[in-house]
Amino acid sequence: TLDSFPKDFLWGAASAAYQIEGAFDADGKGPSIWDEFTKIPEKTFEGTNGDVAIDHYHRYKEDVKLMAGMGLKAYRFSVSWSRILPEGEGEVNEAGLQFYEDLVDELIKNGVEPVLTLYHWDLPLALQEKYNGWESRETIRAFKQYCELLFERLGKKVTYWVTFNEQNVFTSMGYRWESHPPNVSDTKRLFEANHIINLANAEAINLFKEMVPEGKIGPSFGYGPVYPLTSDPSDVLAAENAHDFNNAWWLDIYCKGKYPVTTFNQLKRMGIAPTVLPEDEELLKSAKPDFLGINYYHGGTVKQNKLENPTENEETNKQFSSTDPYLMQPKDEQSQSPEVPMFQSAENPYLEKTDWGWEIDPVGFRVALRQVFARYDLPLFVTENGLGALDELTEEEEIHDDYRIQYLENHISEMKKAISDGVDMIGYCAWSFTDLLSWLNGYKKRYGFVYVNRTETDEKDMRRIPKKSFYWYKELIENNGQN
Ligand code: BGP
Repeated sequence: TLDSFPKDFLWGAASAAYQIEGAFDADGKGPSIWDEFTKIPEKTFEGTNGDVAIDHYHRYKEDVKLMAGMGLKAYRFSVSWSRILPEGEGEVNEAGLQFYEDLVDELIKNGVEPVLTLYHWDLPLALQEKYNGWESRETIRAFKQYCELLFERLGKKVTYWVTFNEQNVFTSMGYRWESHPPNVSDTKRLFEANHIINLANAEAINLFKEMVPEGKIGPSFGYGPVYPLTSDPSDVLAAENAHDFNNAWWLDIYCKGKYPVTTFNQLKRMGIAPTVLPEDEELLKSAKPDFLGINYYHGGTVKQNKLENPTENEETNKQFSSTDPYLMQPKDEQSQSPEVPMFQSAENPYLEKTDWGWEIDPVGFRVALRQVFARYDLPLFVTENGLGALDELTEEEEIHDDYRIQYLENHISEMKKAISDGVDMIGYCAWSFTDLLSWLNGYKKRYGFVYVNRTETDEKDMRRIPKKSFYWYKELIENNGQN
């Protein structure tokens, strides 16, 4: 029937290399920009980093066994570029490639479909130092070498490939809010770097089509629907602007090969639009993704910006730092803030929040899936969705994360409605399989189905303990989403 999940629906869970692997310099791995960035203590949460993370590099077999025990159909992970190309280009580190080949073999052996992300934020440090990273077209060349290696080696085994994870998030955090490497605050550089990454994305897709014709590839985007605070047409217009700026700016490029004109003109007036060469347009138009990866946590609410009070941040929970650029607001009007004339973030009076101040909005998930599918007409793969919480071990060494079950159940039920609305969906990967390092919130903010016994300061024994949500998800998978 229409209102059930497709029978081959990929129920999965996700992770990213820097957040789980550890082994930061093992077997010839080169440093990434995150290895370097987390040396700045004030940029991290209580000095935490991914040097050891949850030691997945050495424990992947145990982790895959847990996946198999759960009946997981798909596992999304990312490859650490500098593990296989320590300098970002040139000489290949065979041991690094071998690790991913072994991981993929192990997954397949256990009936888990591998979903491979090429870039989940850990650029090789050498490329940052040599070329200024994503601000140079040299880095596109290096990225192509990296992709080629993986397509060649794993193209026959891995069907689903993600190019860039949340380009909107890592560029905003890295080039605007000084919260990710390369730790810059400059909107001109932000949009130039984004343009370079768009080109790299297109090159990777085109190369993939040549080398892995049977496979499927697409970017994973951090999507949030934008609501107007009121029905005042000016607020509705502000929401339109914010949608253009926060979502269409990337999705239009990925799917139509061009920038949304409203935002582009706004940036042009401010002198911060990217430099687009004629051959870029051609390249961008030529590369079509097979699906869109959607990471959904929450949307946003905006009102017209009356310029009286555009600076305060009404939103962020002060206790923890947020990794969400859309919870951030321009600090002063002098800074080149394209939002200022277009919209201003507002508090949504209807939504509750997580411990970290992120809105909880399952209906927004259905809205998101419908909007993206209607506008871009591609199958959707939810590559992240989940709840970060402060899980506590009970005396019996159990985790009763009923709040997580509730969160996931509500979201999955809205996704099901989106499917009966007609949205074409490949699968759903919850964030995350095990607990892992949260980029700016250390090991305190936990997302996993599997608890990992470590804290910020104490690595303890890293024991894996399935949470209550683990057994809940296992049953849900067994029943293909009905429970
Ligand atoms: C997404 C990232 C993930 C993960 C998740 C949760 O933006 O793609 O890597 O970190 O957010 O975020 P956080 O750890 O900040 O709570």
